[in-house]
Amino acid sequence: MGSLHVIRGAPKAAVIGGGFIGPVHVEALRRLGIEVRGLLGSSAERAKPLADRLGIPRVYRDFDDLLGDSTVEAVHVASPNAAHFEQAQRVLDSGRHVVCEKPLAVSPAETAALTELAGSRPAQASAVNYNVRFYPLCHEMRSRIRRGDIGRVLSVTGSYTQDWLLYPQDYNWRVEADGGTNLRAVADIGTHWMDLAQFVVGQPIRQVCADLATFHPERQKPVGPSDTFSGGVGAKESHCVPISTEDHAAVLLRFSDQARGSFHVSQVTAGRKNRVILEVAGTDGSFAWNSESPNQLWIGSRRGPNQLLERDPALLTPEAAALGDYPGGHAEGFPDTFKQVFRAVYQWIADGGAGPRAYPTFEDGDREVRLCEAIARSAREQRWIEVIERA
Ligand code: SOE
Repeated sequence: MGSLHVIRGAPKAAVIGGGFIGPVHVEALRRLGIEVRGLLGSSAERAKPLADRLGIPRVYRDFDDLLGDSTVEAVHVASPNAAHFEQAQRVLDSGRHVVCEKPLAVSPAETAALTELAGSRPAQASAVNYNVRFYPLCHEMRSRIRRGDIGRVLSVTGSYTQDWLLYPQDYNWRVEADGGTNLRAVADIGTHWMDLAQFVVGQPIRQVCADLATFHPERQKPVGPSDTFSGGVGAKESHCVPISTEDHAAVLLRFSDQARGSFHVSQVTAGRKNRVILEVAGTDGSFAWNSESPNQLWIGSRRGPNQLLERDPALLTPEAAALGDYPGGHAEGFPDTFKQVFRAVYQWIADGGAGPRAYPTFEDGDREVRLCEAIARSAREQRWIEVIERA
């Protein structure tokens, strides 16, 4: 089992983003004993009540004001996707560590530039928050596959489904074309699924064939902000706007060593609130995991009874056991994954930034956006597309 501990000597942090995920970052940082020095929101007026609620001492006027705070050594970028590139770039240029929400940026050109910049600053942490990997049983699947428990991987399938954008009155900045790949469900939650799948099976996706659907070609945009998961139903005043980003995507996959796969993503599946499903089938066994019951792992076999592994550190491989801070039967979930990602980042920093990066890096974030570009092209051209690899 992991050990509940703070990260001694950790840098002080600031968070950009006052929507749904920014406060989740603040909470996770504090569980690690990391001081959050300030918050930057869409405006100081909107950020102030949130900062007061979270007990954050400072609200920044703007991004320059944040970068002017010499007490801040690490910045968490949890702003809308279109702002990630400039913010992550300037944070790295300022000599600070950066943890960026996914997707890393809105186009492969941006993620390539960020990855190159991060590579030129090896002493600075540069992480992308693909937190789903950090459910302990996701690491367990990876460890057992690497150990050969299910033989050669044959297929990797699953889905990521939500319902918070089901109605045309539901609105959020995510539904607007971002000027990059212009994908929404795929960039927002599909990249979580693809990052998890590649992490678990240990091989990259090489080719994709995709079908996208925009079921609501118009949505009611409320006057004023509408936060994630808030829905737009009941908004006082709104106006109709055209929408081109996808509500749903179905994608066929070919992995690097002949494994096949498929997944779908939807933000219009009534009753599915935030459900990640992954199933990996091999030549001698299979795994299935569901984020709605994240502490259970289904293990399929032809040679004997199937099993249902209940997360218990005593039954896990060391890599997975290290991600659990509580004994078996004490459920760990979504917020704990943020704590584990940030623990990996800040422990790397505290250890001098020399060792392996046990967290999702900008290279991982760049790969995900290149997958998005291939998916968008495949849907346009209605054919298989090769994922462009970085040299
Ligand atoms: C909205 O789809 C969202 O907040 C994603 O942006 C997050 O990455 C995911 O963890 C929960 O849902």
